[in-house]
This record gives sequence, C-alpha cells and structure tokens, in this order.
Amino acid sequence: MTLRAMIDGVPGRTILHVDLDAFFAAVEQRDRPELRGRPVIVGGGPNDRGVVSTASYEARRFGVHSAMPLRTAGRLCPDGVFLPVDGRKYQAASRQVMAILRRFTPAVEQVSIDEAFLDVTGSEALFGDGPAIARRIKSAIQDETGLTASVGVATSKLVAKVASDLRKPDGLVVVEPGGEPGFLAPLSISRLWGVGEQTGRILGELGVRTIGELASIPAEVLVRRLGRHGAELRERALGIDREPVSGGEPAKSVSHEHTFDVDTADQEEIERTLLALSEGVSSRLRTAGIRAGTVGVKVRDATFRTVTRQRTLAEPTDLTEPIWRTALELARPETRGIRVRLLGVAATNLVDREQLGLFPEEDPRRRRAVQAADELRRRFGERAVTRARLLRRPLPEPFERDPRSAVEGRRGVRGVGQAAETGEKERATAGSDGRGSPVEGVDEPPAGEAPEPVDGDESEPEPERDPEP
Ligand code: DCP
Ligand code: MG
Repeated sequence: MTLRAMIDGVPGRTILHVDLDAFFAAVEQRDRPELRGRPVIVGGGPNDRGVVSTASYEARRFGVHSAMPLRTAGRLCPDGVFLPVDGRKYQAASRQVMAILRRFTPAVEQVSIDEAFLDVTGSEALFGDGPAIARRIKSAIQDETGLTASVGVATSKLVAKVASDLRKPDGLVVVEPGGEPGFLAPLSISRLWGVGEQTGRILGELGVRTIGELASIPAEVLVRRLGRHGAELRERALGIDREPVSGGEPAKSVSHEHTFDVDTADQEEIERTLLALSEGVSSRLRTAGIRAGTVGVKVRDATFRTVTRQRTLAEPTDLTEPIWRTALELARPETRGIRVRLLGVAATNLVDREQLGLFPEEDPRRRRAVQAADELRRRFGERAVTRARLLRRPLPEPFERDPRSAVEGRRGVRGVGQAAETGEKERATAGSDGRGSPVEGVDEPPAGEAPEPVDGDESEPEPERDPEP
C-alpha cells in the first residue's frame, strides 16, 4: 500500500488507460495492405471543405493532424492517400476491442470510440500485475484485430491517461505507485485535465510551463488567481485524482456525461449541455433500435455531492426532444443556485422498438427527419448535423471525441411501467475528505416500479450476454 493510500484509507488502485493508435487510419491500413507505410489521411478529399478526422503516423510527419482543414492537409501532404470516414467499420473495430478489454475486468469505462479506462485492481490475482495485464491486452488487440494500442498503467485515471499518450504509437508506460509527481513534473501543463486556453494563459503569466512548476506554486497563489479550480489543478499536478472508473454493470442504460472544465452556475450553459447529452443518448438509442422508458439525470456539484433523479415517461422514446425536456425538468430544481461540476443524462428501462406496437407512432414526418439526420451522421460524422442551439459555443468534449459509441446488439427488455416519478439521492464518495460512502434511496420508489440505476454507465453492451428476463 502506498503512503497516500494509507492516508486516504483506501487501497491503491491499478488503472489502465488504453488508446488505439491513429485509429481510423489504422483500420484503413489494416484492411488495405497497400496503404501500410504510406501517409493516410481520413476525413475526405484534399479539396473538400471539412477537417481531418485523423492521420496515420506517416502523415503526421508532414504536420497533418486531427481537426486540421483538409485543404491544409492537402497542401502539406500532396502525396497522401485521402479517404472518407467509414464510421460503421470503425464502430465494429471499436466494439471488438472493447469486448477484449472486458475479458480482463468488468470495470471498463469507454470514454471515446478508441479509448477506455480499466480498473484491474481486482484482476491481478487472475491475470498478473498491471504491466502484465497491459502487455496481454496489447497482444490480444494486435492478434485479434490487427490494430495497435498504447497503454498507460498507474494508480489513477489522470496519470494512466497521460502515460498512455506519452510513447505513442504502440507504447506501454508504467507509473509506479508513489512515482506520480516525479513522472508528471517535466511534462507540459497542457497534458493536465482542466488546462484550457484561459487557464493556460493565467498559468503562463505565473511563469508556469511544466506540471512540476505548477505543483511548486503555493496553493494560496493558485486559489487567488484561479479560484477553487486552482486548488484542484495543484492536486492533479501531484498526480492526485480520485475519479472512479465507472462501468462494470451489463448495459441497462445508455448515458452520456460531461464534466465542466470549470464548475458552472450558468443555466444557459447547463441547458445547452443537457441538450448535447440528450442528443448523444437519443442517437445511440436509435442506432441500437431501442427506446427509453425512463430518463434520468445526474448532477454533481462543486463539493462532489451527487444527485440523481429519474422519471418514467408516458411513452418510451428514442427522440432528443422528449429526453431533453424531461432532463431539463429533472435537473432544474437540482442545479438552481449551485455550481455544477458534472452533468449526466441516462436512458433506462430500455425496450425494443419492434415491441412497441401498442404505442401510437409519433408524427412520421418527424421520424423521417430524424432518420435522415442519423444517416448523415453515419456518412459524414457527428458534426455534420448539429442543432443551432449547440453551435453557439463549442460542444462539450465528449461529443467532439466520442460521436459514435453506440449500443447495437443491446436488447434489454423490461416492462414499461405506468408514468411515475422516482427520485434517488446519493452522496458520492470523494476519497479522503470525509464525506463517506454512497447513501442511496432517500426517496422510496413506488411499489412495483424498481428504478434502474441512473449512474454513469458508458459501457458497451455485451452481445454474448442473454437479454434480461
Ligand atoms: N477523431 C475525429 N476528430 C478529432 C479527433 C479524433 O474524428 N478531432 C476520431 C478519429 C480518430 C479517433 O477519433 O482516429 C480517435 O481519436 P484519438 O484522439 O485517439 O486519435 P487517434 O487514435 O487517431 O490517434 P492517436 O494515436 O494519437 O490516439
Ligand atoms: Mg487513439
């Protein structure tokens, strides 16, 4: 047990972060051997409007990178092979990789189409220590999918993620317990979560470039300049991050979450984020051919107090509007007057679309419009279709990074209860700060209406599992 773990009173964790290398481009190179060793740019043609989704490492040598205009990439790398995005193919590869990861632990939290956190603390007796599990995962991915992954092994999500990114491609970086501050010290502050443009500028004014320099600034100076965010950043600079790896339950829900860079009390920003989250959830439901009977929200405030609320709908849906409307009604009383750290929207009580003959079909024109939008997304990527309200400011990060995680194959069928509202409050564990372990079920649900957990469940379905009775 590390010293810090003893102080915190929780045993040290072993967390892996797995991220595929040049994912979309690597899938193309795998499927077309003549492209191996060549600069491959995925996103469209060199004269198209739009941006690069990703570039193979050969193309990166020319300075091409994700989010760069395709025309710039065309100038930098005129001999590159430019390919359109084939979302379906990447989604299939992603599902295959996530299934491999779940062989090593049920605690797999997929955070984008090509990356996941794993908590393997309980798996070590079975598969060996963290580095051994990382090696096994890398070779299983290579053997079974023909792709390479980079893996970071550490005691927290934050440090594991920084580690996986450090020796790409095909990297394996292990940070020993206790070695976190020294590992992070020489790295740029831009590698830390929560260092955006504004924070980076303020830290620059303080002469801070590296994570080590950040850690050496007295906490009160950081708090004076950056508020409580400053204190958090300093903790992160020391490698302290208590975020649990969520996941591990079979997929009973489809949920999206967003952690704000800076806690917010801005209702407009909160509502816009709920819209983006609802959009993500509904799109995944439609891809999977299922509808949600119940919508839930999760609100975590600046002190880590977490509240979840859920409501069963009069009629199951897979459309953004009713999910968003319900999420707004549930979240409004919980977000009033507080600074919000994290928001989540979850769809539970999932039912097959085909089984819903008993419900009147909604306006067929509306459904056709939604289907057309989904088709555009499939063909041109998530950002091809985005509501005007979302465009006023950049989308929350998960939607930039994880447009395509879907729940195909999921057939969790539950009875659809009558309209009922259930509330559930909990206090989340927040490590050593004495707030204790989760307290659940403050409000008893009505008899016969067992609510599904609303808690974060980004896990993909396991097709090999039987549907729920
Ligand atoms: N992606 C995208 N647009 C972005 C960033 C990423 O469409 N702005 C897509 C294409 C990537 C995939 O998501 O292949 C995974 O994103 P990563 O950031 O993990 O990038 P890569 O896997 O391509 O490269 P790396 O080896 O750096 O992880
Ligand atoms: Mg990647």
